Amino acid sequence: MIDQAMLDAAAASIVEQDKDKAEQVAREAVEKGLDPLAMISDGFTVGITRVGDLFDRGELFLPELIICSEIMKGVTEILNASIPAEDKKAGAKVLIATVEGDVHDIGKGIVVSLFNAHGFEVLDLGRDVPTMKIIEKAEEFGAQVIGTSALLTSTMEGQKKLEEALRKEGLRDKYKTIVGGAPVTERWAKRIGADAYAEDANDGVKKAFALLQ
Ligand code: B1M
Repeated sequence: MIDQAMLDAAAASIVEQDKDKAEQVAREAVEKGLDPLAMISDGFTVGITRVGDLFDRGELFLPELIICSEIMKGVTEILNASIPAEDKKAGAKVLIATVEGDVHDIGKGIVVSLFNAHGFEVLDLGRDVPTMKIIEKAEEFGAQVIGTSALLTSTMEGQKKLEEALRKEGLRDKYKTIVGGAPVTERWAKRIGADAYAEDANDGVKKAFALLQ
């Protein structure tokens, strides 16, 4: 159980754009052996969500948003490194990417952490990844699951393009596909022919387990 004060400090460090404090809190959590995933989801993510709300209300602007995002990425890296990989019992290979034209990767980072923590072998292609690169890398890596993230209504189209390209290349049955991201819905997943929609990182892992049964 993580002390609420620690979670509050994590959230506040993001809202206050305080990189030193954020990294200090993350390192302290690692030293104390606190659950890194809980630190991310119940601490730092609360902060970036608050930042998102402030941005939506016009109380915070793009340059500040970028600073908060960079801090968020830094702490996620510190905490990710401390996640004990289970002994690969899931045994499955998952490729994860943010689709082309989209640079939002904070949520994707959390998804990657959770898949790693559940023993999946993860290939994280990063953000703004072209459709054909996703397919090429999935082939090389021998992925069983392809998970994509889209945060913009305009870039959700990348998830549709992936389904179309997989069909065109005769590879659709080779992979299970999972789509996620704030504007993405179950309905969208059905419409484009994805195998599953995941509401959050936890749901992504659950859906992957179910698809691989
Ligand atoms: Co952007 N941005 N942004 N932004 N940004 C949003 C998404 C927006 C809603 C803000 C707004 O206007 N209200 C809006 C999108 C509107 C729309 O299309 N519907 C928006 C916009 C417009 C833009 C720009 C166009 C702004 C501009 O330049 N004028 C630009 C686009 C750049 C581009 O991509 N080409 C832009 C840029 C940026 C920053 C670079 C400043 C930064 C991103 C930095 C980064 O990621 N490295 C940024 C941020 C931080 C946000 C907000 C504030 C926060 C997003 C976030 O990280 N949330 C966001 C507003 C908001 O959310 N209130 C906003 C926290 C994260 C943990 O949640 O990513 O949803 P999320 O991930 C969740 C779930 O969705 C799910 O699990 C995660 C964890 O639970 N999930 C998956 C996600 N992917 C999954 C995949 C799965 C499973 C689950 O399986 C594979």
